[in-house]
Amino acid sequence: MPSSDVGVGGDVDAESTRLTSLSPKLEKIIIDTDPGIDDSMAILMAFQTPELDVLGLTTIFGNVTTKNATRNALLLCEIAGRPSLPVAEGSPEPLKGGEPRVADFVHGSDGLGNLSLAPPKGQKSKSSAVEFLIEEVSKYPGEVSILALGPLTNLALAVKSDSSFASKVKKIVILGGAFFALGNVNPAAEANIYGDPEAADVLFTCGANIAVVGINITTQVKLTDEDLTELRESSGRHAQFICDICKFYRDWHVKSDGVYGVFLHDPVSFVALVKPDLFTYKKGVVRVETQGISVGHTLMDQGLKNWNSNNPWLGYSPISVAWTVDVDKVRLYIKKLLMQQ
Ligand SMILES: [Ca+2]
Repeated sequence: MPSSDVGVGGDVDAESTRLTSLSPKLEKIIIDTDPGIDDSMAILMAFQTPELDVLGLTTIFGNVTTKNATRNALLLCEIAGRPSLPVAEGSPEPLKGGEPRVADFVHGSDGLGNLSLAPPKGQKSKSSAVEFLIEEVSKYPGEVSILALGPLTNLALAVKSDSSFASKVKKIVILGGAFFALGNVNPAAEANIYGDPEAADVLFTCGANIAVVGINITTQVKLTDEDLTELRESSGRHAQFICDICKFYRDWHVKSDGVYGVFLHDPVSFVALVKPDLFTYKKGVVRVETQGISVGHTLMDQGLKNWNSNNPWLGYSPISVAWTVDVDKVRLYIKKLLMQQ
């Protein structure tokens, strides 16, 4: 797969200085997000990474409604000391229309663990998420990477609105899907893809440089109760806030999965953007089921067979699907960033 300027493999401890010396030019990223507790962790990790130039956040429904995702994104920028960062609001509904599915039972009705946080002081951008994505990617062709942490509606709309978007974007790292594994909404589907399967199918077949990280990868990386206690007792800049919002999320994991801790879906996907060498990938065409009982199912043609007849996977560009993860290194990297002062 094409390598990223951001990623440098090897020793996690030495990595900050090496990144700076190897990449004096900051890596431009936009985070498309539905914060969301694990989204919040990934966003705060991005702000704690000096090699990144976060151009802005674009919002989408998923863990919360799009309106609440915008409010939470503004709040996170203020908490991180980045109050003037653009937050561009995305689509309130999936491509096919109708009420979006909102997972408030996982993240709390406010999306941030029901902490009754004061509303943000800042305002959302005048541009919509789609306008912002197209403007920034056109301004810096070949330089902007996108971390997509929610349903893919905004990105699909950008692809549909601007035929050059897919070729101008540097890389899109997507948290979504379950590859040859069970989903987390139902046996067939993972939540981000299930939230807008039509959009996901548009994106996976658009020809952009895409790496997708499914829950078959992200559920291998957890913070246990012991890790959360260690984080709580650390002097990390955002450690207390993260532990506060994680409480609701952790209790849901106990009820839903029997896991005494939290999965790190969005933070793991962030690591796949900045340190792709901690993962291995397979390339193949991925399509998404948009109807029937398996709606939202992601299915990859691994290219193991020459098909005798035409099928819906043929004729599209392959994308990179995360195949294995160095669990210990990714977990350590996440903990280190979350505990950073
Ligand atoms: Ca998310």
